[in-house]
Amino acid sequence: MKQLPIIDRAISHGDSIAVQSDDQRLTYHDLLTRSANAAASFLDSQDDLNEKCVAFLAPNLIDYLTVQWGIWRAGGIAVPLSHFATEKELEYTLGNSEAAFVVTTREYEDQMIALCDLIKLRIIVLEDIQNASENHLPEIDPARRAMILYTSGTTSQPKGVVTSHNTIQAQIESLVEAWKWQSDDRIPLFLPLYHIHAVINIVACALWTGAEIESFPRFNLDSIFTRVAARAFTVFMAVPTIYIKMIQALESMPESERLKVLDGFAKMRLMVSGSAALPAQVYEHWKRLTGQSLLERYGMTEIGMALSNPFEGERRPGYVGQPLPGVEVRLLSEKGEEITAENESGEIQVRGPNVFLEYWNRPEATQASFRDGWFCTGDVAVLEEGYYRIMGRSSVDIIKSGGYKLSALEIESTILDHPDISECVIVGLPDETWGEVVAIATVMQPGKQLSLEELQAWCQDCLSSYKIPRRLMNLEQLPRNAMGKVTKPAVQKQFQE
Ligand code: MCA
Ligand code: AMP
Repeated sequence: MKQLPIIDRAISHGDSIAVQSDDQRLTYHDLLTRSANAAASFLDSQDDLNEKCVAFLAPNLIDYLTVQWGIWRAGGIAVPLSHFATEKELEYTLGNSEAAFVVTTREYEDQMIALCDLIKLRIIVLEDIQNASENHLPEIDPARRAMILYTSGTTSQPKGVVTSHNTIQAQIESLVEAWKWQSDDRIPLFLPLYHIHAVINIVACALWTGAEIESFPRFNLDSIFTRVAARAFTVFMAVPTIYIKMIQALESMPESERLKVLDGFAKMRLMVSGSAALPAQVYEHWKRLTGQSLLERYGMTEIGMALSNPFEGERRPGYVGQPLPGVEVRLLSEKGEEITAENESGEIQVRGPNVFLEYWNRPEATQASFRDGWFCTGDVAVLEEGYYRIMGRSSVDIIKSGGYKLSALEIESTILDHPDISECVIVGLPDETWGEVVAIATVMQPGKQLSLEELQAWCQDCLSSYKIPRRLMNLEQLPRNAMGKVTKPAVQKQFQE
């Protein structure tokens, strides 16, 4: 039977270790057996899930892969959920994706049962799946839909970005070629498994190549440094905030320990930064400490990775390099003309097999995000001496904090549910560690007052922690424009004074 390419490749990787997680080691062969069993259970008595969405909450990588590959092998669309999400956020994702059922692990069973009972969704607990004696799995056309990752943007609710098996393969092959992934690579995983950075760049690329992933329950400096000092890794990928946190930690460590960790970093063959701008001084600082030139690249949930500094050749601080293999990039001026000269800024537009299929159930939004077959990223860049430099985003409503993309509109609409707040404006403020932090300016209902701490406590139930405002001010004193609105740049300016 013809298998999905990632499955075929896993068969050839056989008894190599795919994942190490705590004391557990999973070979490619184990992963194939487990995911086939999971697929058989998901199918129940059907022949094929026929692109039904299956949402799953399984943050441990071994469980995650068992479920993700199980869904793929049963013909479903995998919709990973965030274990940082609030009940309200999970309910939105389950409803929006029209999940046919939910898969989770014993650890999250109670939480998910409570939620799934409420919205009448069937739930499968991974540990309850029996070993099947025979698995008749369907043949899957790789042009079919494979995954939905939710992304925040210029709408008040996150949109589901749909990719096919072919899209995912194009995204993987481009990176494997550009960054020279090898089967003897070992990479740590500590980023969340519901964003493309972890899902494609780390996990999918490693498994495609037959490499090994060492999975950590979360980003924890001590445990990661211990393994780096033991020279456990050849490749490392993280967001700028993590490099900044690592610099701070390394500089306050006892000398003998620090030297071992620095040596572990120095020995790696590749260290990558992305998901947000890497400040040039952080690049320089990291190079001084470890001798490593961080490879900065640029990507987006809708397109995978598009631009990258080279594996071999000049890695220029403050720049994101050139188009990756198979990816076409152009800059479009505000007048809608393609920019052919250097030093002129324009919107980054991307075309190629790496580009997503559609926003789930949002045909107008999908259509609006393309122009003549090119995906419009909303990021503004300039080409300087052959390398692209990102200048910012065209929308003030998108905030990048700790590598997470946040929608100011989503946070505003959630916070407006607070009974004491009559108006609010959310903005991102520059921050040395987080890139940007979320800040809020409010108008309160007459006679009401709210401290930042009280607001944060209220937000715990409805917003993931990285969306919660870190600074607060009163909006009432700011001047309004002819429309009666305070503009976001004015709010940002006021915060910074
Ligand atoms: C947490 N804190 C914050 C934020 N997050 N403060 C300000 N802004 C934030 N965003 C506070 C907490 O409240 C807490 O405060 C303290 O910081 C530590 O929180 P904790 O959760 O423990 O932080 P952490 O575990 O150190 O997390 C930092 C992190 C995480 C590891 C950088 O944010 C992360 O995993 N980010 C990566 C997300 C990602 O994968 N993005 C890629 C998206 P207190 O101590 O007072 O309680 S994909 C993408 O962007 C595209 C396609 C691409 O190009 O890759
Ligand atoms: P997401 O929607 O989470 O996939 O985030 C994609 C966005 O992250 C892009 O549209 C950019 O704004 C930002 N981004 C990713 N990589 C970089 C980078 N190297 N420099 C600046 N911004 C980046």
